[in-house]
Parts: sequence; C-alpha cells; structure tokens
Amino acid sequence: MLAICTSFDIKCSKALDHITSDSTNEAGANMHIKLITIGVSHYCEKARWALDLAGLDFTEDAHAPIFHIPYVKSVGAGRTVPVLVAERVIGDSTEILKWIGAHPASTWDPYEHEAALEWEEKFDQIVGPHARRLAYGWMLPHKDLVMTMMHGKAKTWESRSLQVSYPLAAAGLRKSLNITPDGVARSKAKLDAIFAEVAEVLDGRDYIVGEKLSAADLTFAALAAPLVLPKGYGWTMPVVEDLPDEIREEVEAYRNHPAGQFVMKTYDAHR
Ligand SMILES: N[C@@H](CCC(=O)N[C@@H](CS)C(=O)NCC(=O)O)C(=O)O
Repeated sequence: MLAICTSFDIKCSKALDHITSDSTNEAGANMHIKLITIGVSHYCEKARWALDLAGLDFTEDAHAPIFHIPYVKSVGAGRTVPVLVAERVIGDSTEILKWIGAHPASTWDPYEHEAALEWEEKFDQIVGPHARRLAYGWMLPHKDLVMTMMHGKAKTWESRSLQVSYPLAAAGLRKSLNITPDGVARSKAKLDAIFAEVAEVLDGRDYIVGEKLSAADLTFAALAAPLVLPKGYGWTMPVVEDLPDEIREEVEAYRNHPAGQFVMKTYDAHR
C-alpha cells in the first residue's frame, strides 16, 4: 500500500499508522479512507466534496489521466475514478455517496429526500459526460490551460510526462471522448436542455429537492463545474479572467444561466 502513495498522499503514512492500530473497528467507522482520483475529474470532485461535507477524514491519491489505471487496478477496481478504498473498494461516485450516507461518523445524509438519487443518476448520465466533452473541446487547443489543470496542486512526473507527450495525449482524449464538431454540438444541446430543466425545477429555490443540500444539488454542481468554473472547486482550474475570449464568453453564458448561478451559489454556500 505504501508503494502507491504519491506526493498528494500527504496524510498517508500517518493514516497507515492509524490502520495498524484501529482497523478492527466493526463498522469500519475508524478505518482510514483513501480516494483514488484523477485530480481534475468532476466525478472525483463529486466524491471529494461529499467526503469533505460529511466530515470524514480521507487521503486523496491523485493522478494524471491514464496514469491512474495501475492504481485503480491494484485495488481491484475497474478503470474509472473515483475509487474509494476503506473496509471495501467502491469504484463509482454514486455508490461512494451511498457509502458516505451510511457511514456512522458522517455528518451529512445525501439521501434524506427520497427523490435525490433519481436526480443524481440523471445528472451522472447527462451532465457528467456532456460537460466533460464540451469543456475538453474548449480547452484542448490551449495546452497551457489543460496543463494548469493536469499539474494541479503540484507538478508530478505523471503531469510532466503528459506535458511532453501533449499532442499525442490530446489526440487520444479527443478520440476517446468523441470530441468532434458534431459531438460537441450534441453535448451542448443536451446541456442546454438539462440546465433549463434544473432552472425550472429550482424556480428560484436553493435546493433541487427538499429544504437541504442533497446528493442531487452536489452532483449537479460538481458535474457542471467544468462549464461554470466556480471558486472553491477542489482542484486547480483555469481562472475565468485569463481564458481566451471565446471560452470566457461560453463560461460567462453558463454562469449567467439560472442553473449556472445555482452552481455558483451551491459552491459558495457548501464547498
Ligand atoms: N459512473 C462513474 C463515471 C466516472 C468517470 O467517468 N470517470 C472518468 C473521469 S471523469 C474516468 O475515470 N476516466 C478514465 C478512464 O476511463 O480511463 C462514476 O460516477 O464514478
């Protein structure tokens, strides 16, 4: 386990001491929690934010894309992140939120309102992939912007490798996310529709369902974040004022949309 600690595993060795002394706890309540991520990923932001909100102490093991694969494989997960490692391994953000909700030490219940899960799943399916495709479509021609996000909190050998192989990495990402003019236009149409739906459901209220922050609100805010670039995102993102005009205008349009304002307000109030 030590072998897979990176520079982001700031609390790793301390936490491993903790496992040795306290790993027998029945419910795993005191077991060390590790979150394996691609730092910039918005699905990872969803899990990271939920853990923060629930007051659960965890270590983030953050990687650059592709480089995450051996780490998730080494714990028996699939290929995608986030992956939570505690008394069991969980490789899906919604399953991670369910685990958080059931954790005895959690201070946040994402599913107090029964409709929260249905919204969360809808956002996972629509906002997650389409916001990712649109945002990478904007950013990929601008190596410096992408590298700001890939380096994150510190340059690592992984992010440096990505930097030197950028044309190849960018082409691979374009292919795997189907970033074509048609693909991007389809994503934009889907996002416009779901932003309109969220604005209508909110109708000026603070939460999508009920009177408290639920999995629905956090999921929409985290997954729409690459379009809105809210302050408080749990990873390094480009500064809106520094964006090339054509991207800044797109981000500002999302920021001015009532659903984009909801993202900003949710980050301000809860992140
Ligand atoms: N349904 C998954 C989706 C996660 C997902 O798509 N993660 C992306 C990062 S945004 C990923 O790991 N991509 C890397 C890969 O496919 O190799 C969840 O909610 O956790």
